[in-house]
Amino acid sequence: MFERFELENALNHSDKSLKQVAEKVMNKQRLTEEEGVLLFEKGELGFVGALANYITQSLHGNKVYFNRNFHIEPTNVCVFTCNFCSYSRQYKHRDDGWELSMEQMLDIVRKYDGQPVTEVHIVGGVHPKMNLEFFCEVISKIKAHRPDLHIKGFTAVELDYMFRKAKLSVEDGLKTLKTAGLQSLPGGGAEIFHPDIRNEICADKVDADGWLLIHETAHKLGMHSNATMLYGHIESYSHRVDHMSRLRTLQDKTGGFNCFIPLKFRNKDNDMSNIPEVSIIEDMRLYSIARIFMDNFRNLKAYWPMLGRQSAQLTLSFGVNDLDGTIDDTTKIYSMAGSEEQNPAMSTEDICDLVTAVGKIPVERDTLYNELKVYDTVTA
Ligand code: V47
Ligand code: SF4
Repeated sequence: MFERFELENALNHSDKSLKQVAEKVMNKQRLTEEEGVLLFEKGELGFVGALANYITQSLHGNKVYFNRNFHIEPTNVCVFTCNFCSYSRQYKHRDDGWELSMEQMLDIVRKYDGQPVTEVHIVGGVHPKMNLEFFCEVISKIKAHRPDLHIKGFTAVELDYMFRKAKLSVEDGLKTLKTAGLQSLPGGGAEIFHPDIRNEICADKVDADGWLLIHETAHKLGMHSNATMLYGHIESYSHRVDHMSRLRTLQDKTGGFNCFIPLKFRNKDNDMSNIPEVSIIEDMRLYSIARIFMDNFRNLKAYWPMLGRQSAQLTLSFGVNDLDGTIDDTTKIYSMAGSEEQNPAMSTEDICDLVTAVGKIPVERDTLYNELKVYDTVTA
């Protein structure tokens, strides 16, 4: 009843341009980049939230997805120097960081023997000595030990470095990893594509075209991937829209993205700590606008270890239909950047409680969004 009322208000907005946007959304028409910027400039939280909620309801009803997963972070030693990163250590300071051996990574996998996890997410710093050959062996050993585990691994930043070092084309590099057992790519490393911002915050790593080419090639080879956007630092509204537009264009071409994941800039212990974090209202507006603008992305994910579980819960009323996974305290990127979640781990029961508390239905999915279990009663 409340939601219906909000939608009617949105359709009767006193601002003519916003009213037109609301009508377009109701008629399933794509927004232009100018309309995207307009939403950021003028769209109040209630307005964009009502439209986003309408879209999510039409796509997914009350279902909210999660998976049972864990991460492996092979190292935080990194050749790059992204200013927003609280996690990496330079090679010369590697004694302050970590470098897992193959056996240590396999031990992490073995810890889950007999447990119903479905995905391992492998991402870390770009270590100058961990090369393609090493990671092919890691992947094939994981697959040999646990063939049912979906391996999602390596940002386009890690892949670009690995392939260049191995003197392989993107296509040949990806084919090599796919043969070893890699199944999909996570969305990291996208940050903000526009060079005016990219050159300020992460000048030395793969650029927008390089990132997009790696994902396009993966899609062409039948692999799926995710896409992210790091928001809430020095970017303007039009940089956000430009970023989302480039992803939308590639998705039109390949259809290979599983989900879009906005990542909120967290400001602890990095070279951008002087920049204040954006408010929760800005977070919810951003999720809503992403849901409205990214009309060919079926899923919008709130990554709770970065956002904190309470804010992640709130996003479920602002366009989000996916909460990522159980995580099991296996990632440090966000705790090191100042997230409320210092040891991120949720049981399936915790996730179900979080979702049902706001009147939604928890659904366990696999990496490719096949539904594994609908929790229509509260027992996990
Ligand atoms: O690319 C680094 C971000 C990303 C900070 O695909 C920061 O399912 C905020 O992409 N504040 C890596 N963000 C993580 C990532 C990811 C995470 C979870 C799920 C998936 C998926 C992908 O983390 C980096 C960068 O954008 N990041 N430092 C920071 N201080
Ligand atoms: Fe390295 Fe990734 Fe940190 Fe950049 S964000 S410094 S590529 S670990």
